Amino acid sequence: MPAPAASAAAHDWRDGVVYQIYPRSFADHDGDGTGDLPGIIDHLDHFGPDRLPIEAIWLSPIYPSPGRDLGYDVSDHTTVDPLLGTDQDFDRLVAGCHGRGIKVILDLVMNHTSDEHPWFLASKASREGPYADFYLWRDPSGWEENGTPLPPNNWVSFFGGPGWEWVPGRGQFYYHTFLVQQPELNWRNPAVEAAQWDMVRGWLDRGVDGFRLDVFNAYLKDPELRSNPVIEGNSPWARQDHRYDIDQPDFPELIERFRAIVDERPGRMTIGELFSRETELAAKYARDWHIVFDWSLMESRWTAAAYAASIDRRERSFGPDLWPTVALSNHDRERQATRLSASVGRDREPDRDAIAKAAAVVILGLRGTPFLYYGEEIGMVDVDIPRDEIVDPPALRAGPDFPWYDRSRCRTPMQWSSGPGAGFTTGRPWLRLGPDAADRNVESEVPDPDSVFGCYRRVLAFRATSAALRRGGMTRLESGAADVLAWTREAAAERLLVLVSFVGETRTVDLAGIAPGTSWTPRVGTRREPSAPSDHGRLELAPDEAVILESVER
Ligand code: ISL
Repeated sequence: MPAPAASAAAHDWRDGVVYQIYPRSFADHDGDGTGDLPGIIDHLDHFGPDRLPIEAIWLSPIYPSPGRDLGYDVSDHTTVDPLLGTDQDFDRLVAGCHGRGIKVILDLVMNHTSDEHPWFLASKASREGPYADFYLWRDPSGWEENGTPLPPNNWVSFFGGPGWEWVPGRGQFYYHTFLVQQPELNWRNPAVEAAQWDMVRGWLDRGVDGFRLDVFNAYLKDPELRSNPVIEGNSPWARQDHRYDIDQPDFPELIERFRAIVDERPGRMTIGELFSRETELAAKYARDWHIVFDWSLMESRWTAAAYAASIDRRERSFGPDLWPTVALSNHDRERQATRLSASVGRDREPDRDAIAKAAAVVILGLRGTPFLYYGEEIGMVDVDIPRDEIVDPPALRAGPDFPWYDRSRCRTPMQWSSGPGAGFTTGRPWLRLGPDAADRNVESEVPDPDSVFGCYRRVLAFRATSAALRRGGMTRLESGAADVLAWTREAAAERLLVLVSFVGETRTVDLAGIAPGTSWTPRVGTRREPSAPSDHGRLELAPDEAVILESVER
């Protein structure tokens, strides 16, 4: 597909760092216990050049929502949820960000709406009228002898349970990939596409710089809604080959129509959230500054071998010409400080912090746009949530045939200070705070160069000055040392070597073996004073140390 004429230079920010804010949990300005847009405005200095220099913030949904899926069930995509603020607050947030050179990325949830959206209420009420065909309504495939209607096909919900909901008043079923309260939109109806594009243009008019597209590869379904082939798996969703309910052959054309609208304004970027698929497909959908999340790193254990395999797979899939993403956490996955340490049986301090810092060098040192999830910069960990406080609906139906990670655990309030409410709220927090908030918080870590925050800050500051780290090419090398990964990043005359130890023991790397005839000087790393090579070109990495070195002429 030909790239539009827009200049690539307008998109240089895609090699910058994006910081994901989960608005409910970032900062509460009005004291109601839930984070809000004014709270984000109050904390924009957190992203200052001497703190956490990032290029963009991605806001998880800010739109009116009954909150069944905590904002991913949208009842009006054109305005701001009063729980989070007002349209004026949003415009102030955009102005505050732009005044700091920070871009604003919104989360677009266009695959489905809330069942309280006016479109669905009208569609459910009548088979006539302009919204009758806005959703995936289908007649039963038949009837039980007792008169019970049978679903149109075998599709199920990713969130467990059936995928089809019977509506007696309409005499039909509707499909929902997620909650029953999240009816699927019918993207084969041109009126749906037109309505969505109008909404997108509205946010572009308000200065939005980009969009993250929730489960974008699920928009289109097979026109005949054929049943999926059945395969082996550990859950109803995993027991289907999703041939007919996602990744339809005409999806690329649809997403290019969306991208053309975004590209009507130069300098915008989009990020597709690839749903239930692998890295190779992410690369197939990615183009220029329309990038796509892939999950290979997110799903890798914290070992050199696993990361080497993921890095090689990403580089094979994306190649030098396509631009990948790098993320180890988000609002749906275990926090990396918990997941990575636990993946190698080291889920305790000081190992967790040590691994969190090494992972920061990986995220910021690999090729692609890094995505940071709020709290990872201070090493926030997953929080145990009692069943009666769980806020993630599918978690309440988890069981042997429906394994589910309770996403409540990674969505607890940001830990700003050791004070009451961890500086997040003066009220009662909507979700419990982490028990370590008194010690693990922004206020205590900012002054400490040995903290997780100290590591993020210095590596981000270095990355901001390094063309090689931001957009340079990448080559993985054999480090010659067990449990140590090595790769180079190069741009123009700048050549960097990234070394990462995945174990809590010292490791010695023979730099002469990696790059004969090259001298390297350490620039930044997990330690405030990174380990330096000996005169003989040997570098001893401290336990869990990661370091970025630059080649220097002899
Ligand atoms: O939750 C997951 C695994 O832990 C993810 O696979 C996620 O459910 C899936 O990628 C879709 O996620 C997106 O759409 C959902 C919403 O609940 C998620 O928060 C959002 O990221 C429905 O909108």
